[in-house]
Amino acid sequence: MARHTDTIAALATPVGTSAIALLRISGPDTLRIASAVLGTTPPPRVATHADYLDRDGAVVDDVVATVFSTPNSYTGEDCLEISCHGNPFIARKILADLLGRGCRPAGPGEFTMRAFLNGRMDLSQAEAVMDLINARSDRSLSAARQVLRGALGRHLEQLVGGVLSALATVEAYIDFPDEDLPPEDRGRLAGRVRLVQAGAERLLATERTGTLLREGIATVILGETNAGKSSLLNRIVGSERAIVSPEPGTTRDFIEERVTVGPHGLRLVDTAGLNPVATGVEGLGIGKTLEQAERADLLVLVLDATRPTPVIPEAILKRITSSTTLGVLNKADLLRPGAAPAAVAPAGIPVVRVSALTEEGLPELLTELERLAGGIQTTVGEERIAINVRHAHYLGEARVCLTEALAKIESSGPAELVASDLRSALASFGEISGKVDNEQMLDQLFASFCIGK
Ligand SMILES: Nc1nc2c(ncn2[C@@H]2O[C@H](COP(=O)(O)OP(=O)(O)OP(=O)(O)O)[C@@H](O)[C@H]2O)c(=O)[nH]1
Ligand SMILES: [Mg+2]
Repeated sequence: MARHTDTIAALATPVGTSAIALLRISGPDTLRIASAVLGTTPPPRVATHADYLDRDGAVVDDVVATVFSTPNSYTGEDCLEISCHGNPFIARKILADLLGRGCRPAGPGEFTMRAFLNGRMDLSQAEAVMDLINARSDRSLSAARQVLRGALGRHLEQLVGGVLSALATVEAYIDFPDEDLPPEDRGRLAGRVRLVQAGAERLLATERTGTLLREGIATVILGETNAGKSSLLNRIVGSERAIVSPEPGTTRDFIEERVTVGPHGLRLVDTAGLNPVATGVEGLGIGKTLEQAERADLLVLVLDATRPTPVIPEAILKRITSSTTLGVLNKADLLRPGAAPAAVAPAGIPVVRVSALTEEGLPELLTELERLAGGIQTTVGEERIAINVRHAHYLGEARVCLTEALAKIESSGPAELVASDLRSALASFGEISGKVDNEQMLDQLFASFCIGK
């Protein structure tokens, strides 16, 4: 505790006019500064209404201040939160005064970094703070909340516990180099390592879900030129985001928007229409469409219901399945009542009939999208953990070490080498929760946070 000798300060709310702005201070000078600027030392955790006095004794604003004393604060240090009126000019004046009193401007994520260094949370929880702030759907919120509450940390502790008990067995034999591990011990040992491996595998399997939650499910709208793709994007987003015109080949570059559909976050992408005879810029646009389709999690294939079915490029056809593609027969308003659409969607995929003009069929389209989005997200048991790329990297490392250890156990390899593999696995698990000192990694990780967090 109390590794830090300096006191940091930052604005914790976005710059701009609002009802309230919040400034945050953490470090050993906090209480001294609190009594100087408020003219009184507020009791911990009691919101206290006071005038903020600057170094000249002038009132800057009337504020509500709350002290959190060490160790029961976000950072584990003495902390002060000052809520002033949400005028950026006032907030800046208060911050300047705090800096004048010896505070240092906090770097990105520095409050959370202190919380981590002071043992208030492990690294996976610190990352979850960021995920929570950035979450844009119910699913990503609930996953971030689980990890913030320590769910990933608990899983890791179990894995670490498993490796430690295996290590204890192995190390008992290292001291007796002449004795070989008896077969029954080897069997038990292998069983333990396999159990840890299976646990690591289960966590690793959530990486894709993690990416989907953080980045949104890549949902690519594609189809023939003029089919109404951009119109459809605008209807789903609820604003005129993409240019719509009767001219074929209107959309040249792809357009991306984040939307939520039910509990899911989608990254909706409008693309240049597929036109087999396109040249020049339009041709380049279609190249991009194919690239987007390649990377998509979901496809929305838009067909003009009044026109014959277009030829769909082979590269796209092979990505079309009933669980990844929604067929949309657009411009239903132009069909005579009771008339069948001229276009036919590829066999086997769910199809909705809509009009981007009248919005007929739009609720059904959203229901189908929600269903498909639900199908591609998996969760780990009840806990809804979804790991990130960094976690996956170290879990992958641990997996390699465990596989090596297993191979040696099974081939009666020397106990020291098994122990060394197990220790490497421990180190990899440790990187995830931050039990290993890795300053460069920490700096990099917290640099992606916002200031004041
Ligand atoms: N009647 C009718 N017209 C529509 C409908 N959806 C789109 N349109 C019209 O069709 C034309 C093309 O619409 P866009 O949304 O630009 O089509 P697009 O598929 O994005 O076209 P490109 O970007 O050129 O590939 C525009 O004139 C739209 O107003 C619909 O449901 N009904
Ligand atoms: Mg378009």
